[in-house]
Amino acid sequence: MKLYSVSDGPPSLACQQLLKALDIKYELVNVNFGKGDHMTEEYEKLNPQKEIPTLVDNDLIMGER
Ligand SMILES: N[C@@H](CCC(=O)N[C@@H](CS)C(=O)NCC(=O)O)C(=O)O
Repeated sequence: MKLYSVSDGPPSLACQQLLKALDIKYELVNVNFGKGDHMTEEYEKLNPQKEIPTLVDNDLIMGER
């Protein structure tokens, strides 16, 4: 499971806190908001809203819908 996360973003930190509280192991992928990592075509395929965070677990991709 991967969490695409921005370092100081409250929504991203909330997801990290929840995953930790539930003791779910995951890979943290840092999305550089300043560089516009979330505006790339690759990221848009994961999250058409181009927002952070996004959680990816194999075929399950969760962003805000
Ligand atoms: N309602 C959004 C909040 C997430 C959000 O706003 N994240 C910010 C970073 S903390 C973001 O992605 N901003 C992208 C932008 O403004 O282009 C969600 O739950 O996904």
